[in-house]
Amino acid sequence: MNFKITASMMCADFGHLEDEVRALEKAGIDGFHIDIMDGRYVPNFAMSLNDLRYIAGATKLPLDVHLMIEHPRTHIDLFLNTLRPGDTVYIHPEAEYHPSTTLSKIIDAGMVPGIAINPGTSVETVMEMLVIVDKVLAMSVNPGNAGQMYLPYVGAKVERLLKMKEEMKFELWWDGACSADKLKEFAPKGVDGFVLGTTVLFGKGKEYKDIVDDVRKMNI
Ligand code: S6P
Ligand code: MG
Repeated sequence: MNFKITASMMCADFGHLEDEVRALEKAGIDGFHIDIMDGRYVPNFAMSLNDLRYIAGATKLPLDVHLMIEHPRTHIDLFLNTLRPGDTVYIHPEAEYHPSTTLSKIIDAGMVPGIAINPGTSVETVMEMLVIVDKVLAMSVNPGNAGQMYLPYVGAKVERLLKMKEEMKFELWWDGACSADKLKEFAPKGVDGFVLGTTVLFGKGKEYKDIVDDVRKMNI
């Protein structure tokens, strides 16, 4: 089974960020998921541009930047100038008047374009963008916080997206409350990647390497 896993860095220990990055790299994580929040589009502030800059300088692994900010195009250059070619930028279509223009900017800068689909957003409302993007981040919790409960109605939407991803040529990723049972159910069905946060990876009192090994072997 071929699936990727990224570490949701808003869940990391910021007192030891360098150690966290090194330990996660050694554990064999595929990349780092960076949640940027503006306190408006979502009711929280999470990681900042400076946190992103620090991690971009500390690792060569791919970065997936998840922008939970209103009108991302207004500030997109700040993020694109910090990233390396091949890094991913996810926007929320609801947060932008003309999301496809913003996606074009991401593509023109050499980054991988993605959209995040909120639990309450229908596939129909983002259909055209599914053709434009390379990655789709299915949110199984409302954006804004780590450590939330899985919203069960998202499962049916993930199943629909799985049926569309080959024809529309996008990778499907899971973000939010990613538990052992979700990995076991949806990795075999073809979800390409999972964002790991407090549910399986952080704050478990176990080495990241042991957890990542168990996730890869589906021994969780
Ligand atoms: C939520 C954010 C996510 C969380 C992730 C944390 O707004 O986009 O990336 O960081 O869900 O994982 P968990 O397992 O604590 O839900
Ligand atoms: Mg996220």
